[in-house]
Amino acid sequence: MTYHFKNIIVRKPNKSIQNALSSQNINPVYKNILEEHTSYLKTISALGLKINILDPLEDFPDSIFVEDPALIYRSTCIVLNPGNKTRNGEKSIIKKEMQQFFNNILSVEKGFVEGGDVLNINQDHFIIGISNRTNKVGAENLSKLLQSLGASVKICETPKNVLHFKSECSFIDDDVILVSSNMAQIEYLKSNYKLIKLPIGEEGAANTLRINDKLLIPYGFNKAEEILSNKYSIIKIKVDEISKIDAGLSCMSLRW
Ligand code: CIR
Repeated sequence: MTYHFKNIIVRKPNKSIQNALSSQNINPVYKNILEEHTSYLKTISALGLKINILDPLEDFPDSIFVEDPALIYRSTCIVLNPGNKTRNGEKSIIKKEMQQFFNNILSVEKGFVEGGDVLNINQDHFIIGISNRTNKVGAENLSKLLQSLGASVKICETPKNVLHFKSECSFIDDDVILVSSNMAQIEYLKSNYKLIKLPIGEEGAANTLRINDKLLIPYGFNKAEEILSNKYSIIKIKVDEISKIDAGLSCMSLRW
């Protein structure tokens, strides 16, 4: 099942994260990132997952966001091709690192695609969002690889002003996607899934992480908490510093 996990891969925060990409041009504080990352790991560890920690990469400021250069589908790891220049070099490092976990490793060779634009639904279906980081060639290339492994794929557009497709949505239950009001306009989502729509102003709460029977959500979004706690067993995690560099709960790990 898409949200039943036993293993997780994260990368220890790098000091150079203070130079990470930020649409608001904010330099985050390393110490605060480290604190948030530590509590993220504590929570995940308490859920019983085996945590695998990769070494920090000082040459790549955004490299704690391991979700972007690689994708895991069943027993295969697909190494992606990050569309941002400062992130592209992460792919060859993570490719070597993934060899300790996966025998089957494929790579997107043409075009650009980042994992933040890839939403896995109901186990064998994927939505890939075209964005500033993921282009049509990359999306089609990834789609071919996923289909060769037995998955189905739909390519959509990530709304303008949204960094990644998953920045404002997450798969939280069978056929259920949590979306920002912006993402709720996407015709394919509207007509194929049950959408739980968050109010305007709570976009940051749409990037959640369903792990087994728990739903991890970011602190500070009261309406989202109210809507979700009716049906889900939620755990709140602080991501204030991480959100300054446009990231959320899913970006910091790879799960299987
Ligand atoms: C970036 O701009 O690449 C990072 N500052 C944030 C990456 C967030 N990753 C994700 O949403 N999957």
